[in-house]
Amino acid sequence: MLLDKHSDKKHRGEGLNALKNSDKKIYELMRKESKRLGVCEEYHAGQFGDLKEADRQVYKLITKEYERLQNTLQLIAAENQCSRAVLAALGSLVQNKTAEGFPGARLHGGCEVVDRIEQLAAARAKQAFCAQYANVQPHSGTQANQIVLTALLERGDKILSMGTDQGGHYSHGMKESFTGKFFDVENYYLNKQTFLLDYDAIRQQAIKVKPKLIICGASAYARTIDFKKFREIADEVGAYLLADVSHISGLIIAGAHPSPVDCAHFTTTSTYKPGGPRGGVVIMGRDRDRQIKVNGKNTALWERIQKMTFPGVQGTPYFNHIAAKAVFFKETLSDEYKARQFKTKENAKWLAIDLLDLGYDVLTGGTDNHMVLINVGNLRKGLTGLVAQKCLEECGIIVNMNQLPYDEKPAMVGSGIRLGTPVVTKNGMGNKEMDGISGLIDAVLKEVKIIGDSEYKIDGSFKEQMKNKVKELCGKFPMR
Ligand code: DSN
Repeated sequence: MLLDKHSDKKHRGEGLNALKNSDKKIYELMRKESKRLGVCEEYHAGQFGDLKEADRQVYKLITKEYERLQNTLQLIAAENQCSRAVLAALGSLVQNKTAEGFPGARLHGGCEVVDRIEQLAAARAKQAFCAQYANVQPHSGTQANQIVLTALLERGDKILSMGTDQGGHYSHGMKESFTGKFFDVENYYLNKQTFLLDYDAIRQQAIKVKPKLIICGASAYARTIDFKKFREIADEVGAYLLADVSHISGLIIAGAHPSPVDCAHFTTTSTYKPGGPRGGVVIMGRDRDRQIKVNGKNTALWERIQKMTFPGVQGTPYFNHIAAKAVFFKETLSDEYKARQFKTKENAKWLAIDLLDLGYDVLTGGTDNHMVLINVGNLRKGLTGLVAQKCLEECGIIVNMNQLPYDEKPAMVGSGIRLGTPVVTKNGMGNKEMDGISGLIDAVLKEVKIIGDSEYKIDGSFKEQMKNKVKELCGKFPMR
């Protein structure tokens, strides 16, 4: 019951107040949209109570998720925790607006307010990334990539990208994804000894393959990416460069990782990984106005991106998500956000050092970003990433298994786990807690009885003991 109350409070009035306090512009635009529909502020303020009455089952499940998040350690590198102001914008009635097209050129009436929301979100995204163009309509990072690929390539055109088995993303050309279906994809590989990007080898491969597009950026790579080198390679072979920086975009905004914005022709990111709402963006720097020939006619790259967003790939944008992106990009301009990105990176570094001290095989010997990759197969014979993920989860530590470069285990088993520090950092944890977390992980992985690639046993009382320790730690750092 107490939990119910907390959950209620978190979702109900506090969200709207947080929005009012943190982002007056978006709040006022929403009020205006509310008035246009003849409703008042309470329309939004009561929404969580409405859910409780209308659908007890979903309400209870959300409460359970709140409880799970409060009592377990969130160490998934692809997750973050948005602010209540972002949640409030997500839950707002601008989601009801249908309006295909872009501000000033929509296919529907009544767009005065959503046009301003979208313009504000794009302006703030440009400011955050020091960019010259921002498209805030993509529904996700994958769709942002889809838009760029559709804008540049014809069926069968060549892409050079990093495969998922090396740490790349599905939307960079995996056979089963749309990218692999429609385009001719070649993968580049990490150095087999160092597990680092090998720019000389990528250059040689690019000269041989002559791709129309090179994609850089990864889902599982813990070291700095040299976007300048990638651009030199792309220029040498006459290819476009797409940097998908979903995992590290928060660090880039804060200056904690070099920016690709003026190196790559296109930069994409999901917006939830750096701590905003679900969604994506396409960003451009100095290549914004570069011309591309389409059906014999010259068009600016940014215009091509607009056209391939709608009607190319998407229909109506999600205006609640766009409003939430505006709120989030404003947050990224604050000193608090920027400092947190550096802290996130520092925490990952500490976690890596602690685990190395405990005898773990940390890939590349450490990290330059928010994630740490560990080869658990080298810790204990027969221990797989899948077993590590499952037994850690039973003890309240949430991570994901990861296939490592040149892994002998299949993708759904893997030899590794990937840890990330955005959520624990957001909730205020620091070096001391990283020390504690590595000790907890170590205790579980050394205790578990390995039976097979996915089977294991863990003693019941040990599990309860660990869960309580995790709960105690999380209790000191409640969700912010
Ligand atoms: N790319 C996935 C991950 O890194 O877990 C999420 O999109």
